[in-house]
Amino acid sequence: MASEEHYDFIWKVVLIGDSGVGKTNLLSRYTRNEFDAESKTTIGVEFSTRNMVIKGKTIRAQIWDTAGQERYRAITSVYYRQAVGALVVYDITKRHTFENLQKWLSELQQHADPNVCVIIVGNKTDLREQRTVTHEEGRAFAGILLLIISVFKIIIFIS
Ligand SMILES: Nc1nc2c(ncn2[C@@H]2O[C@H](COP(=O)(O)OP(=O)(O)OP(=O)(O)O)[C@@H](O)[C@H]2O)c(=O)[nH]1
Ligand SMILES: [Mg+2]
Repeated sequence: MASEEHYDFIWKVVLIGDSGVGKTNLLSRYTRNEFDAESKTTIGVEFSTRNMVIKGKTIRAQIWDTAGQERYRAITSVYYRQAVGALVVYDITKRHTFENLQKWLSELQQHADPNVCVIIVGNKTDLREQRTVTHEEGRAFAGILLLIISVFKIIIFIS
């Protein structure tokens, strides 16, 4: 991880999806390598950054973690603007979080740039005995790219 204050480009990415799917832990795992089994629900939005070097240029990923709870929707959707990427997260053990993906994609369509790069992420694969969404269903919905991950056990499976 490059830690310098200097960066050449800044890329804004938003994390969206139902409450409890693991967005805040995904961010803390990525930016600080931390996991909290008792994390509190996010109120509004928070962001963290992590720098990476690609082809000699330092890119700062500025990742916005939004609240999944319905009551914050009006606030959080404002933050979709100018995002170059969106991670739309579901919990493989909670089917309703998968069924709500379409709603999240519609939110993005309404409020984000039309060229935003969207990646569907199925989290909590460490709990795969309790899965209620099959890999094939996730794959069919995601189309080109599906990430199946566990931010608890640090598993990333690209499908
Ligand atoms: N077993 C397991 N638990 C996870 C994983 N990721 C997150 N959790 C747990 O799921 C719960 C919810 O995680 P959060 O990261 O707070 O969920 P969120 O999507 O940010 O929820 P909101 O802020 O309410 O939108 C917490 O108890 C986490 O510890 C994972 O990969 N595996
Ligand atoms: Mg959260």
